[in-house]
Amino acid sequence: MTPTITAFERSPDGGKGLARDTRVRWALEEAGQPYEVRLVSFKAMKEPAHLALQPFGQIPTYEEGDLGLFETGAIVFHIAERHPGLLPDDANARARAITWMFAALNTVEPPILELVTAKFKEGDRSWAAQRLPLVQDRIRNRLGQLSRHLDKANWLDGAFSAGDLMMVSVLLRLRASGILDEYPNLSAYVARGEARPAYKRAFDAQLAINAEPNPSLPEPRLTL
Ligand code: GTB
Repeated sequence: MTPTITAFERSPDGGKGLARDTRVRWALEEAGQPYEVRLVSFKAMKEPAHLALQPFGQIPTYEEGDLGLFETGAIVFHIAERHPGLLPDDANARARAITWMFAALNTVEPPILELVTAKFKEGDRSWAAQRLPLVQDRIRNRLGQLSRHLDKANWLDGAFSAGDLMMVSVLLRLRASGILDEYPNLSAYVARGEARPAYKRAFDAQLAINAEPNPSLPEPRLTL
């Protein structure tokens, strides 16, 4: 059964691929699975039909038959478990790849989201200029640790896995800040992820929806 995912009707990033449907598209592309996309407006995301699928009123969601999922970690894990290409066969290597998925979402992504909040949601507060360097240093601390782990390797633990897919997706959010460039091996790691044909297909698919602003749609709001 072909799954259906949801994505922004109009992404606030104008097609940079930073909204979280991109990582789900990427996982489906790596797995060679076709999928359909239902575009949702900001208004529809907060209405009962969508809230029944995603209690927090967010995208993406994933529907496959009578299964409905939300949270990109759970969705990518579901795809990776059911199709070859995203998790190693060896049980221990598989467990480690899953660990990296959690590390991306629980350890690396939170300070990056703090930066988005500090810049775009709190940037006009009187204390914003004092808070920003603290947030940036928390990111640098994590990137330094990650950079030392990756060292000269191509991927986090052997072959490319769902752990890398999630980590690259999380790090991409930092590119505009310039902080990623301070860690050449992490910049190269992200570039390796972006160079994968499956990532390119995922990116192009979201770009096709978001590149041309549709004047009949309301202006998107900035969201996390
Ligand atoms: N933990 C959830 C998951 O991983 O699935 C988080 C889902 C989430 O934050 N979804 C966002 C959303 O629906 C879209 S991706 N927000 C609407 C809301 O909360 O009302 C976050 C995002 C949005 C915009 C950009 N951008 O413009 O650059 C990047 C990322």
